[in-house]
Amino acid sequence: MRFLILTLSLLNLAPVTALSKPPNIVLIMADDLGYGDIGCYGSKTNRTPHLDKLAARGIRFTDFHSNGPMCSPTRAATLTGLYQSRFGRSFESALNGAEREAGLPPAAFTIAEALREQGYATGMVGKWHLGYDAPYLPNQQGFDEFRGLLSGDGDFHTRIDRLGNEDWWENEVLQSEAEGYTTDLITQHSVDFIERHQKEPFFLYIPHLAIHFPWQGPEDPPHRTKGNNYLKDKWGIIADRSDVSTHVKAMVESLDLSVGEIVSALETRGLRENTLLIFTSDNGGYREYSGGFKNISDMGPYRGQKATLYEGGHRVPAIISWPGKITPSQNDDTVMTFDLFPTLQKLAGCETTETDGLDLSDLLFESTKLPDRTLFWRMKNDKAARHGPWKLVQRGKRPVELYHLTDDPGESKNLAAGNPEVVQKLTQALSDWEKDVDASARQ
Ligand SMILES: [Ca+2]
Repeated sequence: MRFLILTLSLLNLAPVTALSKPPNIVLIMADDLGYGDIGCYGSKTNRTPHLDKLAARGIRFTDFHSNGPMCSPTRAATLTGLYQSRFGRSFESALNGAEREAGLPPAAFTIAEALREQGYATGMVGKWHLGYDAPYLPNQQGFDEFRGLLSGDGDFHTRIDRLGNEDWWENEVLQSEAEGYTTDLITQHSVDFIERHQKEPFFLYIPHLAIHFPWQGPEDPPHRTKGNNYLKDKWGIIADRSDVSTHVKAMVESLDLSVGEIVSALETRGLRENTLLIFTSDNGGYREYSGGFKNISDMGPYRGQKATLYEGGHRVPAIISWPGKITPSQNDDTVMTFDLFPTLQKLAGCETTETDGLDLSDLLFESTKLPDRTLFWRMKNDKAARHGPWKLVQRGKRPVELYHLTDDPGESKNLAAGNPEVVQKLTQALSDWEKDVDASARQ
């Protein structure tokens, strides 16, 4: 009798497993979007109805962190599930376009490679910033299809990079004749990818260029032309440097529209119920920039900005949505971008590999709290470690800083002097972590 019940219960479960298809995965990563730049994270100026709706129908994370406070570091960690420092110190800030012989090592195992092995069609539309030439290109890191830019930024109308080169590609072929506003082109190619791959499981990575400079909305004029160097004139045409927010607002709202069109492309093809959609940013935004540029991005209550290790540099918006599978909620667990790698491996049924991140699937589907852990950031001479509410910041040779983020989210009261044990523990953890990642980098 017991055997019969067991058999029946197995039979009862079987159809669910047999019917469940591996989900499509769409990962949209905005560029330099600050914590407070969109409506559902508190923006009063930028109208983002599509992102707000996505957040209302998914999990809105309030303590989600990019692995780095700049572009290349977070991209390396997102794609590999590893601390970017394991690939060397050059991955702790932006990969410089003048160094053509650098990039994410071909031996790195990316999420695109993992999902492709699992039978997924893999596409990338947008900004790479992990290498400029073979063998460091997206097609060599697991993406069947690539459309977009390789460098850190490009004019949103002419797609000329900072060094005056054309930078818009279909796989490894330059697309000089592409026309339109970059955010819209990324939308069109993303929708096209969805259309062509709707009958198979797909992974679509959409690293948008918005809202990185040049700060150009769709109605702003083109700025860069081929053959000129823009290292000292990277920002676009800004009439009033004291208020860049009007340009940024147009960029954010175009980005929001793009998200809306991608969601709609999934819905109209009946794919939305089997698609996990992630939206996040690669790092915080700029409040201000040298040259007198002010009022650019909004980091909400958080201190600092892009390229700093205060919260404004790496606490970012993050929404994960899968209608019918993930209960809409707000989540305050401390999550880092590299957690996506093991999470996606699990959802796609891949054999898991060793990563630095945590599989979030129990958090997503069962609302289970994540286990305790310590997280680390490093950029040049600045370092930070986070455990629970405590955050230690070490800026070069300056006195160590310790903040209690629950009581003081703005990192305004340095509590190091009164908490020597916490400082000692986090300093030791940071030092152990550095030894570990630096040893990987040397290999
Ligand atoms: Ca960025």
